Amino acid sequence: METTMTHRVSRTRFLRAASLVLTLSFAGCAPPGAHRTTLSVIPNPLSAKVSEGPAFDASLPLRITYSDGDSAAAAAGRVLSDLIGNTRATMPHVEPANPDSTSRSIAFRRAAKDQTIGSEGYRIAVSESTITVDAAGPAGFFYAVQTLRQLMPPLVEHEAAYVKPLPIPQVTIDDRPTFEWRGLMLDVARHFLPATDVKRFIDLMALYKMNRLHLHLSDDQGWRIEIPSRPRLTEHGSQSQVGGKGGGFYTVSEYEDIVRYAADRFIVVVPEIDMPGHTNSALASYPELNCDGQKRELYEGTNVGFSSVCPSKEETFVFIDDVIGDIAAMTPGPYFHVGGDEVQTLTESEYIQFIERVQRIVERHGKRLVGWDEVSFANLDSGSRVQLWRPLWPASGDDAALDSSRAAAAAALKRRVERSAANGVEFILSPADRIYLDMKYHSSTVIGLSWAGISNVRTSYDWNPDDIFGQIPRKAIAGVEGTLWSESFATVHDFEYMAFPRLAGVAELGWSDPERRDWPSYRGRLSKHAARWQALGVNYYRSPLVDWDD
Ligand code: TNX
Repeated sequence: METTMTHRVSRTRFLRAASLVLTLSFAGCAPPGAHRTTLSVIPNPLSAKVSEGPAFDASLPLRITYSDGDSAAAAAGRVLSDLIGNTRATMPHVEPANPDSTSRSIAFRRAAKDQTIGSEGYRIAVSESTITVDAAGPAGFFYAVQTLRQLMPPLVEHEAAYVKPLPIPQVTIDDRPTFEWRGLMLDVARHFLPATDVKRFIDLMALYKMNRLHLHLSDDQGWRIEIPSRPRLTEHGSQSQVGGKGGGFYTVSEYEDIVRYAADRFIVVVPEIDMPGHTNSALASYPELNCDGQKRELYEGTNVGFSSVCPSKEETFVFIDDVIGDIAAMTPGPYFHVGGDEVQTLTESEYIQFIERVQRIVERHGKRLVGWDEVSFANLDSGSRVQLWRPLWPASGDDAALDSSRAAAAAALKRRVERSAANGVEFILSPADRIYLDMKYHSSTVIGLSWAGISNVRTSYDWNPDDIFGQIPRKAIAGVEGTLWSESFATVHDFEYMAFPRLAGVAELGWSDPERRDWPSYRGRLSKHAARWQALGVNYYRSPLVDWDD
């Protein structure tokens, strides 16, 4: 099948024409002696107007108010109060607004949901004595809090029982996201991450206004989620991982807890059960899923493409129905990711029939199918989503650099994408050479892979969806997603090292208007985030492309 071959080729000979990175240095432009307030908010807001008056000091006594009865505004107010105050005594009081009050306040107010503000947008106006926050929906209030958080010094992130000086510059910000989907994928199958570590990533995503957590919950090396109707998947199939040591899984209640924790931060969990390939852990747990009926051994290596559930047995679809049904019941979000990548043992027609049947099962359980780009071989329904991990080559005149088989594969992928788009399918962009966050930062990064190239802090950030996916109509692009495939690392410490700083760039690609994105500005703002990461204990790669200011 064409996908499988090209994948092999693409992994080993992936486009390295991907920009040679110029290391430019940007000297500060302000005249000597001048003091200008610069903001370091990431993602860059749509508009921000700074005035040079005295800052609002959030460490002085103040109230946080909300329109009476507005529970979402009150909830956002409590998140902010918790950030500002270290002790009960220093946490600002959160209370319904009183129009007669003249005290210093941060007021959360419900705005009409007009076209400009949208459900995730917000407006912040800071003066010396008052801050107003207007949003049309709960997410907008929450994102406004994350912006206020980043307007305060990194000190705000430290837990300590003293009053922290917390100046917030006078500024008016109008903001809303460009894309709906601002995602991160955690591969908890190759190496298992306990639920507490997943929650840590949820916290870090929230700081950057990301809103989709895609969990890669099964692969050849392990099955990571309890399926009540199929207990052997976890009793047996979860007991391995790459390298053999460890393994593990989330119980139903742990998974539900992750989903709730994410929802409180406006993050939707997208569960992935990869199929028909990447299924060895299931094949080792339920022998009837194999065409020969023989159970497979658990697998601890890193090869891909060798496994598949049997596409011609009814038992396979009974199994898939059980698994999707159980996961759908514990997942309030609208998506179910079926993987669909790197299948080397099925014919094209077997693959297509399989995906189309699974799409019906997903829809019967009330969810929308998401799959890696190979699923576009099948006839996809409107509302399904395709996650593109390869650019639609040749896009920008580098045809000569492409060998003919890859150019043909690219042309075929492009045709499939166009057909799917015409059917109402939307796309999630995860170009491997840019935002596969498991790629090394430079050739000597000790962990990480390099099959898609080296992806430094600049290459990962400095591109436009239109550059590589120009053929897709803008309205068919749901957004972007960075991936942390974990063949080459195991601990949350290492997951963080690969994610930071690049995850902040993915967040900005997803949120900020292209007009508000450029490398010099981003590089300057990013330099201020190291101190925040240090306060939060984030293990990040100190890229020499950034003049860290901490
Ligand atoms: C590709 S692209 C994969 C994963 C690997 C990853 C490593 C795609 C959908 N699958 O199976 O873990 O590369 O970078």
